Amino acid sequence: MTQDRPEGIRDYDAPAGGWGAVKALAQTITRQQILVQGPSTLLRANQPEGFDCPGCAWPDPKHTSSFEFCENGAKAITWESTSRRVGPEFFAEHTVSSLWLQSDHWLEDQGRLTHPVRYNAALDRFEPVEWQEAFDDIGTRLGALDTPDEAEFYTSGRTSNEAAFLYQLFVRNFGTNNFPDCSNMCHEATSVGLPQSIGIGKATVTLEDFDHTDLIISMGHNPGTNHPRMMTTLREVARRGAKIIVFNPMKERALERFEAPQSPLEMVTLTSTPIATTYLQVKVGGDAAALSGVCKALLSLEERARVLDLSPVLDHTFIESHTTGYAALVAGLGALSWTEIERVSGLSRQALEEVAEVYAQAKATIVCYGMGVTQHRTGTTNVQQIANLLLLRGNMGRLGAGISPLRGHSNVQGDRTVGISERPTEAFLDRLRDVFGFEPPRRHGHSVVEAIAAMRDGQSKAIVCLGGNLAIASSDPQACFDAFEKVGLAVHIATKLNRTHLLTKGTCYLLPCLGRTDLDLQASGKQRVTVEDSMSMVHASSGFLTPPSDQLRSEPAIVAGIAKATLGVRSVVDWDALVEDYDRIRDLIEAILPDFEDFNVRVRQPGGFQLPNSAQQRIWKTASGKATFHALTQLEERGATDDPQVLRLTSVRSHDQYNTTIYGLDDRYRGVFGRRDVLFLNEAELTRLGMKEGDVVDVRTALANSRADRVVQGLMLVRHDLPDGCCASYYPESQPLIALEHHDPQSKTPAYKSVPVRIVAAASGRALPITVDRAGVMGRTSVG
Ligand SMILES: Nc1nc2c(c(=O)[nH]1)N[C@H]1C(S)=C(S)[C@@H](COP(=O)(O)OP(=O)(O)OC[C@H]3O[C@@H](n4cnc5c(=O)[nH]c(N)nc54)[C@H](O)[C@@H]3O)O[C@H]1N2
Ligand SMILES: Nc1nc2c(c(=O)[nH]1)N[C@H]1C(S)=C(S)[C@@H](COP(=O)(O)OP(=O)(O)OC[C@H]3O[C@@H](n4cnc5c(=O)[nH]c(N)nc54)[C@H](O)[C@@H]3O)O[C@H]1N2
Ligand SMILES: [Mo]
Repeated sequence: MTQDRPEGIRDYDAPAGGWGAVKALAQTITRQQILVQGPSTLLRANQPEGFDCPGCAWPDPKHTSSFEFCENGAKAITWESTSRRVGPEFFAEHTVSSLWLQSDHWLEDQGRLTHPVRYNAALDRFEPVEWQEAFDDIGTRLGALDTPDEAEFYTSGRTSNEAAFLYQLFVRNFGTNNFPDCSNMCHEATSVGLPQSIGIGKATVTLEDFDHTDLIISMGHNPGTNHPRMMTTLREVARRGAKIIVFNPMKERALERFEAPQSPLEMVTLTSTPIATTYLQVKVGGDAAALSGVCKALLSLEERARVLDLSPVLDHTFIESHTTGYAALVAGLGALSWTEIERVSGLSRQALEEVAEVYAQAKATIVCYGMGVTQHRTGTTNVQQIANLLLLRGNMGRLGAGISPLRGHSNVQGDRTVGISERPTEAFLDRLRDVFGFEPPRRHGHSVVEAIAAMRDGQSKAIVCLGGNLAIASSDPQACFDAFEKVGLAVHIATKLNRTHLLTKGTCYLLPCLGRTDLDLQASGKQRVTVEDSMSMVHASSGFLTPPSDQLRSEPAIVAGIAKATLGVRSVVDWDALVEDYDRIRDLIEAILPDFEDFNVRVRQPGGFQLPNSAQQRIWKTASGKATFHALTQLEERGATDDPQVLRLTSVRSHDQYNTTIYGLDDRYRGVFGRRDVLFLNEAELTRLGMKEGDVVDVRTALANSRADRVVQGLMLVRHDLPDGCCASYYPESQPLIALEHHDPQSKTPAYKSVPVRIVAAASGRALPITVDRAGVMGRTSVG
């Protein structure tokens, strides 16, 4: 078979993990030239006295003492601790226009930023600038805006609690709640949907629950690539005989079979552990329908049990004392037809009834989910259907049961907890007022899509980015590029160069910061920062590597520098004193958020501490004071077409990338090597469309009301096990197909995973070379 497949495409028959992962790790270390500091660096990841791995937000087992092998964690760490540098010589050599023509991979691969720089338009180059001069100029420009609401303050989720807390304090002291952040593109559907259901927008489980569960339902996440340490847990769960049901349109190898690099036996004998007991290839965007089907089948089982006088399937005591909305849910499910459920989910009634049977038998169930659930126009609804399913059998707030959204960035959850939110609660703002003695702004601010639109439309005139690569991570690059080129001021606090930094029409600064692995020395000595994982555990992180240059400053120090220069005498805190000793920042966090009681003491305990979680205690902080069922009002996105020429496109991460950071061009478990310009669809669909694997196509958005012609050119068709009517490509290559307005109306999460598209033979008949056109370039950015 393999020799018939196009260049770079092979069959991958092995399990996930195993020797392939070990080999990839060795290659990564060598490539990033960190042989001296490298291997020992890895050993300090996620250790009580080490740094928090920037790879993902999966929690660490209690009192970790042994190194947990993680190929992709290692990539994230070595990528940051590389010995390559991007300094003044680099910028003297390259104009910004010439950098623009490089791939995203190339840009970041040049190494760590070493000096603060400012864009010089006459020379089309970044030039070194003194820190204080940069701060003063940024402060003057922010101060000159007509209102603070004309500035946007973006946060990416690697930022520590300490930096994020200072940032929100500065920005609110300045006068706005414009906090677009990466959560808006990620788990916002969770943050909006879950509080309405269970009163909190976080996981209700801890790692311990996985030892006691007998059923895991995994929806729309790919842990073998994106949360590899979770595979250790899933493997243990599988080996103890608990069931794992997967809902995922793509057959993901790690969810089928996993060979644990930790297990000498599996490694030597080349055996592996089967993970999923049932693998259901739901249609892209079909999750709410599938979940409704399972709930509907569960009600039938309940009815049967009642008639036969068997013990009930539902937890009626829980439903009566803890929930509201049950009657409406039952009515809604009664009105749904199985024909519709089958059509939208792509799954048979029988398959969904079987899931209901297994669920009805399980004593304790956990549902884990990721971007396959949230990044749809129905994202919030999807999340609420998951909560419904769990609530029906009282699977919340008891051992071995609960909901487990898999957070993305390693501290995206912590950033939210300490105040990065465009819609802060009144209680939080009142606390800020009472503790700091100023009146914070009450108007809600902009989320990501609103911030981009405001910049594009000329309402917002400045943006500060604390990390990230917003113009590439967001949907609609054309809108983003216009937006960034319209603002008068763009400030980026970053570790590495990326495409967003090259949008330099106005005044533009790149301010290089320390990363997680770097030693952070301040006046009082070595500092630690803190992060919160997916399960509300807060713990310390301290780097130890010599920073890439003595010019670098920490994120808290840079935020404080900008704050002091911008606010001057209006400052409500002594910024310099806070930077001298981060314990002082933690004291302020504790003063605002009572859950952080004794913060500085508890953060010194190995492994840290867990923040209180109301739903875990069966306390429901919803409007009604009860957990709330949400009847499904909409089975699928409105306006979905049944035109057979229209496929539904989803966008996924490859095994060799971290969001917009492209480490390499392989996607081992999907059998793709040395390229990313691919469109996956199944064999039957290829035949039906009169095409074959290896053909090169153009992909066009098929939204009736779309204003623009959205196209990605030159993708190569690759056959992959996917449901009919669906196709998949890589993020961010698919970005030009997604309009800024194509988002969940409730949470405003971009619908990155549900784009109606048409495919046609490529105009040029072959993959196109990189074009200079700023929209067109996206289709090719990561290649080469
Ligand atoms: N190595 C690595 N680790 C990472 C990241 C990374 O890029 N690289 N990113 C981090 C971040 S910020 C995040 S948010 C997480 C992301 O982690 P994931 O949520 O795993 O992210 P995705 O790769 O986007 O993949 C989602 C999965 O959803 C499936 N899917 C697509 N559409 C649908 C659908 O309609 N329904 C269902 N049920 N499934 C669907 C895809 O087939 C894929 O398996 O990982 C974090 N960790
Ligand atoms: N089509 C599609 N689009 C998506 C997604 C999808 O699944 N499909 N996923 C979305 C999701 S879940 C997310 S979270 C967003 C990600 O959006 P972002 O968080 O904005 O993007 P990243 O690629 O993680 O940001 C990478 C950059 O962060 C900087 N950086 C790295 N480490 C540090 C650090 O320690 N400090 C600072 N200050 N900077 C640092 C580096 O300069 C690097 O270039 O993308 C979203 N976009
Ligand atoms: Mo994310």
